[in-house]
Amino acid sequence: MKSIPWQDRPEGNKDVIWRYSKNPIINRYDIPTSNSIFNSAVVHFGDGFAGVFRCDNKAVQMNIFAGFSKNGIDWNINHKPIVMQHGNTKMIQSDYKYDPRVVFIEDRYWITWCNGYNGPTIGIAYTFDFNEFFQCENAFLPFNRNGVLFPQKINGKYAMLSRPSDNGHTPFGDIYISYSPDMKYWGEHRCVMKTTPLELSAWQCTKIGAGPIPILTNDGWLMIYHGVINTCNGFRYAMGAALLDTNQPHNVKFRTQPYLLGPAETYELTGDVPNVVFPCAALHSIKEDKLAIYYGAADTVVAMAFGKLSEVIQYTKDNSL
Ligand code: BMA
Repeated sequence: MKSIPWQDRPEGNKDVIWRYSKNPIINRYDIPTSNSIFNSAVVHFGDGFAGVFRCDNKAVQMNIFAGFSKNGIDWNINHKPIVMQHGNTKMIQSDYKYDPRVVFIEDRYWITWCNGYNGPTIGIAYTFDFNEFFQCENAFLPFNRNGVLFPQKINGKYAMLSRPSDNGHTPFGDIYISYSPDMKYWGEHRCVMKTTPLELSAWQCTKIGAGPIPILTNDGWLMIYHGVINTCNGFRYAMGAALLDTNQPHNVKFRTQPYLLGPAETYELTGDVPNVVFPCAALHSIKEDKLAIYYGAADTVVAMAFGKLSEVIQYTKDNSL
């Protein structure tokens, strides 16, 4: 497997997560039709990397596009959106697609995204090659967002985090987990994590949603997530981390009270939606103790941040709610 992209912590920086110095890695007009390219997901693929990118076009239609990279930083994104074929269903209606996540499980790559079907719900598809994609049944009823699969079965079943929501700019939202024997029928829904009381940790007091695919560590599943506060200027999105029990992931062991990364750089503060950092993917190496996070910034561009896995875990334990 190719080494993950990496940049050492800048001298004098004391943060547990630090930004890539050449952010953003993908700009809003990087394909001819795009208005913005942001909340996107990447994985190891062949001798490099592949990804699924959210590109809104200049009519501001939301869709997902495949892309490829040798080093995980410089990307070639297809100029045409992904065209779905029938997977485990004939019903592949989709009014829009946004905020993809990607994970390799067993023999193929699975993509989840927010799928427009009479409002937002969770779409699922698989691919073997990032060329042909096969769409499956939606996981849940509308309304739902932030469907994030675990990278392996848990107690014999596929597992997915999600955030039941409404049809608008949802002013609430907690993280749930659901299980499936076959990637078609989902049940055994359990609440994982709720928003926090304002006085305890206000950055995550309005809504929360899972971000990248959870990472299995000796301390449980490391789940990076976004948290939102509703300010007099609208929503502000930051990212935090939690450690979930390995076999019973609805049991939260630790959860950061402070955020790990909040909007502070210009490309996070200004754009189509100001004050948004929205993580959708992470590459990691347990051996090298490295974590590389991909996040959408201000609903306009894609940026990266790095951290030492062991430090993120320790920080999560030491600064837990
Ligand atoms: C959420 C989604 C995300 C977006 C975020 C901030 O509801 O629409 O795609 O990044 O709002 O606008």
